[in-house]
Amino acid sequence: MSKENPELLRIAEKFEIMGELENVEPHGNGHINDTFLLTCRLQSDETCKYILQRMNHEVFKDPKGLMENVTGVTTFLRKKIEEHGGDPERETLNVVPVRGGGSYLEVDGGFWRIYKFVEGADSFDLVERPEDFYESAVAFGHFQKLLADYPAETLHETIPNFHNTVDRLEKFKKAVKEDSMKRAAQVEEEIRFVLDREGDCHVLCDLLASGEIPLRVTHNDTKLNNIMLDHVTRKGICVIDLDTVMSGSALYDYGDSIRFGANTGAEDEKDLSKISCDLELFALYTKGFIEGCGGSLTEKEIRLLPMGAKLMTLECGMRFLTDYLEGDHYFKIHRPEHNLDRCRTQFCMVKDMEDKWKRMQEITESYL
Ligand code: ADP
Ligand code: GN1
Ligand code: MG
Repeated sequence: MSKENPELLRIAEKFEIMGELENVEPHGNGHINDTFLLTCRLQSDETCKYILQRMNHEVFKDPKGLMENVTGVTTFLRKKIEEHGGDPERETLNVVPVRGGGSYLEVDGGFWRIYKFVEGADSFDLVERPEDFYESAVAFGHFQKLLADYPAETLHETIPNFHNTVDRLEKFKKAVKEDSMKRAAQVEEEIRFVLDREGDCHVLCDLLASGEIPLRVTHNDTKLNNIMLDHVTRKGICVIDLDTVMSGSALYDYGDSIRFGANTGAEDEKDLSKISCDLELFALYTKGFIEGCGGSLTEKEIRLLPMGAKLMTLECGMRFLTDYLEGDHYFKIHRPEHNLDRCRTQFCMVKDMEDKWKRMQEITESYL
């Protein structure tokens, strides 16, 4: 029993978990929530695992609405998975209720939930095998297809304007202007990088506003470590981290995956010579995502896939830079200048995509 964490144990015991709590330890590499792995010992002497999370209340202002989204979406997915003869215990997140009812618990201003642990699967922080990236694409595309008839109007906007790149740009400019940490002078080059691409920031917002591309129910945070790959089949068995499931564009989901997974280096790599957009991975993900979406992407969306990749990368770099300028209170950091390192990899990736633009277009347009 992990004695150093009595508070966590007290919280976990309030949920309908099975067996005797044996261990609790930090888990995963998410940037937002506090995530712990719980291990319980059953009477049969087998173990049963759970994921305990403190939702980040600074980021998610409305935990109740957030959990309504999560329970709504997972209940909907469970039904579809059952209809198709799948295993809903592994193919969607499963919320473990609080004893006496409810999907989350408030303790001293902290908001907690428990999910069943997805057994026999792993999430990855880097692409280890190209086939894995392809399978993640099929699964993220399929996830979007499964949610195509989800009642979008019932979803709470858990983070307003999450992928509104124009709004992100305005927030970035404000951070530069206020320069509360006196860091702007040190990052003039990075600031210039964003301002030189101001026009790009409007592209997807304008197309959504004019109805030229459709609003869909999207995941909005499709990095590789938000999907569990089965140990045996290596297929994308379960899409996790459903906190940002909201109305959005298919290009957000496609683009965010490319941003993270097609990068030849880590998101926080300091050696920028290791950063580039791997066109083979780009092509594999494109193929998998289009297949996973099962013919639901429009011609316009397919033509815009490279733009989705570039804009999600630019936007994420801008968010890291904004957080750096504001004093690192949004993303978890593990070293000084962590957000600045992350920002630099994103901008390096954007630059490389710009250099490879024609090839990226040829790859995506081969699906028209
Ligand atoms: P964050 O929002 O901080 O990214 P996540 O919900 O993505 O939090 O969880 C962080 C990590 O914990 C994931 O990348 C994954 O490795 C692991 N994880 C989360 N939920 C589960 C689950 N139900 N089963 C197994 N692992 C999980
Ligand atoms: C965060 O929660 P996590 O670590 O899966 C962030 C994403 C960023 C990503 C960058 C709610 O994702 O938007 O793209 O970090 N999630 C939220 O790695 O802001
Ligand atoms: Mg995550």
